[in-house]
Amino acid sequence: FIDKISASRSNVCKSISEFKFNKKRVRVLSKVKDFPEDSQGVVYWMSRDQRVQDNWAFLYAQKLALKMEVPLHVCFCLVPKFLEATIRHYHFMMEGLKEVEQDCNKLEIAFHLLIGYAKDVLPQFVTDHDIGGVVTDFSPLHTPMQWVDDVTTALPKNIPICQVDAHNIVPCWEASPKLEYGARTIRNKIHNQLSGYLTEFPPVCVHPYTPKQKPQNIDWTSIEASLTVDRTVGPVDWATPGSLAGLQMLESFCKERLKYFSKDRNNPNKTALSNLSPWIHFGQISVQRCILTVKQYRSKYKEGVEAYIEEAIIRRELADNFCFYNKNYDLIEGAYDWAKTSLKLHEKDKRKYLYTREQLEKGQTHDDLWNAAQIQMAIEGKMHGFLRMYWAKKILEWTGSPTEALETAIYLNDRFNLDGRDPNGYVGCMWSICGIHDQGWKEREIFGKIRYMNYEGCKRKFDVAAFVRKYRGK
Ligand code: FO1
Repeated sequence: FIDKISASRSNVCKSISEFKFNKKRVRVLSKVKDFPEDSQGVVYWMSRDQRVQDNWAFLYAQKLALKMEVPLHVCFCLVPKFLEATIRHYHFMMEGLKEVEQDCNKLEIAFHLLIGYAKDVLPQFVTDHDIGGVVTDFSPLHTPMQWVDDVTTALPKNIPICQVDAHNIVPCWEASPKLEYGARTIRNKIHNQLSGYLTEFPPVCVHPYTPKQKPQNIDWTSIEASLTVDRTVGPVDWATPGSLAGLQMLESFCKERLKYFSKDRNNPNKTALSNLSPWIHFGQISVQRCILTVKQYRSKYKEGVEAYIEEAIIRRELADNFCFYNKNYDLIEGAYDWAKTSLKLHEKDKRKYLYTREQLEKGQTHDDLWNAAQIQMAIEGKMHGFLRMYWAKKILEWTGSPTEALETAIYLNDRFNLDGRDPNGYVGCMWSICGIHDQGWKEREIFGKIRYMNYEGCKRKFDVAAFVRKYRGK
C-alpha cells in the first residue's frame, strides 16, 4: 500500500518542472512579485503542512527553485508557545519534523529548524543565505496569520513572499469569497471545483542545486528538553508521529474500518473512525492523499466513502471558511444574531449543576458519560467525534455563562486533544455552544434555541454503560 504510493514518486525532477501547477492555489502577499537577480536560493517556510510529499506548497517552492536554478531550503520556526499546546503536542510535532529533516536530506534539500518567531529569525536567514523568494503554507487562525503578516512586513522589500493553501483541496479563498452559512451553502461550490484540484501529486524530487554550506546539525533532544511548555500532559502511545505512521493509519482505516464508517461512526464503542486527525492537524499527512486513497474503495464501500468525503472535505473546508472569514471564530460574538439573542435571553437561567474548570478538567461531574469522555481525551489525546458534541453542550449547561462555557471547552480541547488548536476544534465548540452552521431549535432553559443533547438520547444511540466501564478508574 505505502510502497505503491512511494513507487509512484519517481525522483526525476523533470516531472515537476514540466508539471502545470494550478496557480489558484497561490496568493502573492508581497508588493513585489519577481525574484531579485543572482539570488542563491528559495525558502519554503513550513508551518501548518509538516510533510515533504503530497504538499503543494513544497512543490511550488521546488518548482520556483528549479526555474531559478538555485538551492531549496526548508525552514521551520519553532515558537516557544502556541495556544494551549503542551509537551504532548510539541513531542508529536517534533518527531514528525525529524522525519521531514530525513526526507529532505535524501532529496538534497536543506532543512533548518529556526528557534523563535518567524519575524525575528526568517528575515535574517533570507539575508544570510541570499534567498530570492519565500513560499509559505496557509492557516486561517489568528496567530499563524499574524506570523505571516509580520514576516511579510519584516522581509527585505525586494523579496517576494507567496502563500499556498496546502491543507485544503480547494484553496480556502477559491472555495468561497465569503463567510458561508453552512455545509448546505458551500457543498456545491466545493464539489463544482474539485476536478481542478483533486489531482495526483507529482513527487518532490532530488534537488539538483545544493547549497554551498550544509545546514546546521539539529540537536532535537536538547531542543525538546529546553521547551518551557506544560509537561503534565504527556505523549500518547496509540498515535506514532510522522508521515509514515500517518499513511499506515490511513491504510488501516481503508482496510479495516472504512467498511463500518457509514453505519458506526457515531458509536463511541466501535472502531469505525479514520483516527487521522492528529496527523492531518500537524500536516503530517495530506487530506488530499486521504481522499485519493479512500476513493479507490468506492465500488466496495460506497456509503462509507461518501460519508468520509463529506466529513474530510466539506465539513473540514467549511471550518477553514469560518475561521478565515469570521474574525470572532472563537468567541460568542462570532455566532449568528439569532443565537446570540437567544443565549443572552437565557444567560441568567438557573443552572442545576455548576462546575469549576478544575472539576471539569478532572472529570468530576455527576454524569459518568461526560466524565468518561473527558478522561478519554485527557489520557488518549483524542475524544470520539460523537461525544465531542455532547461534551461541549454539557459545558454550556453546567457553567455560569455561554462565554465561560465556550472558553472552557476551547481550553480543554486545545490542551488535551492532539487535534486541538485547529479550525475544526473551534468550529466544533462553536457549533455545540452557539449554533454555528446549525439552525434554531425548540426553545428551552439555558440553551435557548441552541440544539440540545441529553444522556437519554445517547443511551438510545449506543451502550453508554460499556463506554463508561472502559474509562472507569483511569
Ligand atoms: N507552527 C509553527 O510554524 N511553529 C510552531 O512552533 C508550531 C507549534 C505548534 C504547536 C501545537 C500545534 O498544534 C501546532 C503548532 N504549529 C506550529 C502549527 C500551526 O501553526 C497550526 O497547526 C495551524 O495554525 C493550525 O491551523
